Amino acid sequence: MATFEGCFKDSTSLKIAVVVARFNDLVTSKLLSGCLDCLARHGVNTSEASHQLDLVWVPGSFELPLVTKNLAKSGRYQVVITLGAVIRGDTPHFDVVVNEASKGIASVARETGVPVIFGVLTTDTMQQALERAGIKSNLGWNFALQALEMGSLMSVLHSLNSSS
Ligand code: INI
Repeated sequence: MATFEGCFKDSTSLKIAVVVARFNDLVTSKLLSGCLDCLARHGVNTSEASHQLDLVWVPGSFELPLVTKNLAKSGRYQVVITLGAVIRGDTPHFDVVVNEASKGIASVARETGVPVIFGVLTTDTMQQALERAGIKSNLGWNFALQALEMGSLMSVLHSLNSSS
């Protein structure tokens, strides 16, 4: 039996794109801070001059799939992290945005073979979103870890495929 898994020690060789939605910026900017903190602590160069990490802002979570597809297809990145916050409030728009973002992001990963992390919070209230973006924990951190694990795992699987 063979076991394959990603690790966190090769993070310095991954090229990563982070796509962030400006809508609910109070939440998404905190997710981004947590995400960058985790990447930096795992050796990723997160400086302004970094060639390892690119940051792209989009208006809202609805726009995440299109831009993510563009980045994933470019061949420049081993993993893409999407960050957004869709808050139900009283609007039926919630379901439309969540469905498009989640299905769109999943299909980008399947179509391009590039792992895409679904870092979109879906909550009933702003309070719940803020709790997940720093007040209690910061899921931006977890999304970054998942990205490093998936980037690493995919390179293990690619090297396996190319050697067989
Ligand atoms: N975008 C979000 O990221 N979160 C939301 O909660 C949200 N709500 O509730 O409307 C939202 N809407 C904007 C949407 O993502 C698009 O940017 C907009 O419809 C233009 O295409």
